[in-house]
Amino acid sequence: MFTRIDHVGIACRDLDAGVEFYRRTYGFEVTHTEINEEQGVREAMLRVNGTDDGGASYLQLLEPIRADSPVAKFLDRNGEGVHHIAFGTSDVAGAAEAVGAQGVRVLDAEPRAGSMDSRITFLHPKDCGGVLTELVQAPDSSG
Ligand code: V0V
Ligand code: CO
Repeated sequence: MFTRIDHVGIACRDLDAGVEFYRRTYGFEVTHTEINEEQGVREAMLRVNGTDDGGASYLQLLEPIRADSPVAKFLDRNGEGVHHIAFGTSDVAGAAEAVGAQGVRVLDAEPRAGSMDSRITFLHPKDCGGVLTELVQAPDSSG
């Protein structure tokens, strides 16, 4: 059902400083940036490696654009750090249904718009051992 770690989402107060840290320290480069109004974030995707399933693995650096957004709330409470993990799948709706059938709360009735034209849905962290978990279907992913 899941074929890769699509990304690890990291909450940053200052996206440019976060990008610079990952570039300088590890040599990761930004492959994509965008603003997702619905999710209330400005984000940078740093590609770590390609996978053989049509997707890839990234670090996703996230800076809030609104005080009432999930990432802003997270920063207020916890400071900077790992915000969520995301698993890649070729069928996000089917995967969400299967996971939901296990009693895990699926936070989005329908998949929403994610980074780089992906479709995404979130699972409640309280049902996932304290880990906010995202499911991602890449736009033309076969896996
Ligand atoms: C909140 N909690 C977390 C958490 N955020 N636990 C682990 N990791 C996190 N990131 C805990 C929090 O400490 C509370 O625990 C409890 O959940 C309720 O949190 P809250 O903030 O008071 O309550 P809510 O219900 O307002 O918000 C929590 C949820 C919300 C998870 C429902 O943040 C959400 O809907 N997140 C999904 C959307 C999202 O995060 N978007 C940003 C990334 P205690 O105190 O009760 O024990 S956008 C993205 O990744 C994109 C665009 C992409 O990948 O393409
Ligand atoms: Co994400």
